[in-house]
Amino acid sequence: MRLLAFLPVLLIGCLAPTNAGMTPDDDDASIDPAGDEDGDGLSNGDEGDLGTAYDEADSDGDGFDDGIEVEAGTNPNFEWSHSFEEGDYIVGNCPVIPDEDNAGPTGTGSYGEDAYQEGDIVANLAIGGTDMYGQETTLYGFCGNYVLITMSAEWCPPCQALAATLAEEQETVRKRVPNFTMFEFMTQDNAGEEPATSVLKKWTKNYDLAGIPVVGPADNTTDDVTMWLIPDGGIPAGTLLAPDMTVIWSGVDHPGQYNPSGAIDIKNAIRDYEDSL
Ligand SMILES: [Ca+2]
Ligand SMILES: [Ca+2]
Ligand SMILES: [Ca+2]
Repeated sequence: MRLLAFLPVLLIGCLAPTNAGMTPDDDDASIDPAGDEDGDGLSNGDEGDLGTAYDEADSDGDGFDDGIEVEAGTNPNFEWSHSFEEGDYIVGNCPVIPDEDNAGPTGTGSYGEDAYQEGDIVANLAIGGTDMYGQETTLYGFCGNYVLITMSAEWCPPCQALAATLAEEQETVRKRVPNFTMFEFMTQDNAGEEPATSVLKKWTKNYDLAGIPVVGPADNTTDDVTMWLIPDGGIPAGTLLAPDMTVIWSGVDHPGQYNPSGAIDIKNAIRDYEDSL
């Protein structure tokens, strides 16, 4: 009983200063740069340099501690950048965070605000959706990479033909552009509904896509999804993105050609983009 009576006093005594989310101040002598206040494996001083919180183990709240993210090469200050339990993906470290305030179709092209066109910054895609392993997997998880998004559907024969080429094309492009990934987005199953994980798994197995995120949306009717499609064209529709999530190549800007038609086209588009920087 005597111990219990002391407990409230002890708890009050344990309350830390209310600096949640702060980085250590250079002139704050009470914080030891060599210490690790939050036990995430990074010293307080290193956290100051990285811009992470010295008193929160998981600064961006994505479920991965700061030290784990630094080791994995993901961005500890961007919630969508993190490792995946399954899938041998090249995840992005997102050194340049996508400019979300200016994301969306700019409306300057012939399709106005109905579709993404070259130069647009894309919004994140597939929030709430999952990949073939059932993991929440969004487009922004791959920022920092060049990404070719292919919009497919289970019922679409040209999409099946394209899917059969993706693994080999990805490998070929990576020989020159190591930070390149495909992102196969399945808008519909055979019934026109959002594909179940079992459908994504089957698609992965049929076309040998284990190293490529095959992702289905939480809702395939929202603008977030439809603005990737070519309004009077169709699927498969391909969009090539720069590491900061700017559109480099869009089927909308290449009438009659919905995708870069192979690894050579993808490499050329990336080379032209790099030359233009
Ligand atoms: Ca720390
Ligand atoms: Ca931390
Ligand atoms: Ca984190």
